[in-house]
Amino acid sequence: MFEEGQLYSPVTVGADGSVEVHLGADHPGLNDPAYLARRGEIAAAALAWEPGTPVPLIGYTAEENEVWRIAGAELAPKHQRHAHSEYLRGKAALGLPADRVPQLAMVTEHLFPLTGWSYAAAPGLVPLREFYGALGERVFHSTQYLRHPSQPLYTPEPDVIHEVIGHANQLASPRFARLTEAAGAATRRLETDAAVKAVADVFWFSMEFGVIWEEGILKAYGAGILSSFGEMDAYSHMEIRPLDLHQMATIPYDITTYQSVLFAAENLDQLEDVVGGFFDTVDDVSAHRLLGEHAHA
Ligand code: TIH
Ligand code: FE2
Repeated sequence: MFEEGQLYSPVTVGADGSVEVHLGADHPGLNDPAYLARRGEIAAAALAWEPGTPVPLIGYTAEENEVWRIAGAELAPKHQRHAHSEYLRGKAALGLPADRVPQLAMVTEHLFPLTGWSYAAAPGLVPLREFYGALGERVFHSTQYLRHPSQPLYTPEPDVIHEVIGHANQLASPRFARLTEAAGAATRRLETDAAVKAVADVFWFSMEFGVIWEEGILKAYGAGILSSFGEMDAYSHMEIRPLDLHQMATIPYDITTYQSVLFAAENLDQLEDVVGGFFDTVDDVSAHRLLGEHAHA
């Protein structure tokens, strides 16, 4: 959803209607025919889905439910220790099941009454403008497949564990939900692709990989950290910089490994002022000025 064609495995539809998911050379599921077939099945359900109708129900297997259960059980104590209290409040309010993968319809049922958000089905990559534009309408495009069971602790490719344990719990907080919606509304105003990319990159270093000081301890609120129990252990050892919109919009990052540079807000109010203020006011001119600005010492 951020770097076209990179973050998600491409999905193609053959002349006979067969749906294929093309996993990268280093994907742990590459040589697992059953996993590949399953990815095709789940992608096909999303492709066949018509927005406005109920999102597809997936009949999750015992093995898939087990991947969900293990990830959730490993993450829970790490969240208690290292997640920001606002995320923990959202997670408690959302109250999703621990023992089986929730259907996206269930995520919406729990989330909508809290903050007005709904989950829509995505086969994989959704074009940047479509993904972010929908955030402005409080719609989150979510994948439904699970990461490969051999590597549950981290996946470079967002899956339903990331979308739900990371984002839905975050979106259950009215404050994080508002920031996310503001990023969506911003992209609807922007004309140039570079300006949209600037918003996506600031989003990456905030709602995806943001950290925040809370009572002198560095806590995580970014969905990409909170869905990866490997990264939950690693994030506090990374290079931590204060919020800086120019840097967040311009520094290069590798989406396939733990993030080595993170931007920390002093507190939630500062996050809302700086990042929320940017999303609320950015236009093409100011986005280009931000991109061109010289880094200040
Ligand atoms: N690395 C995350 C995880 O393992 O849950 C998933 C991703 C989030 C953002 C990009 S990839
Ligand atoms: Fe994400």
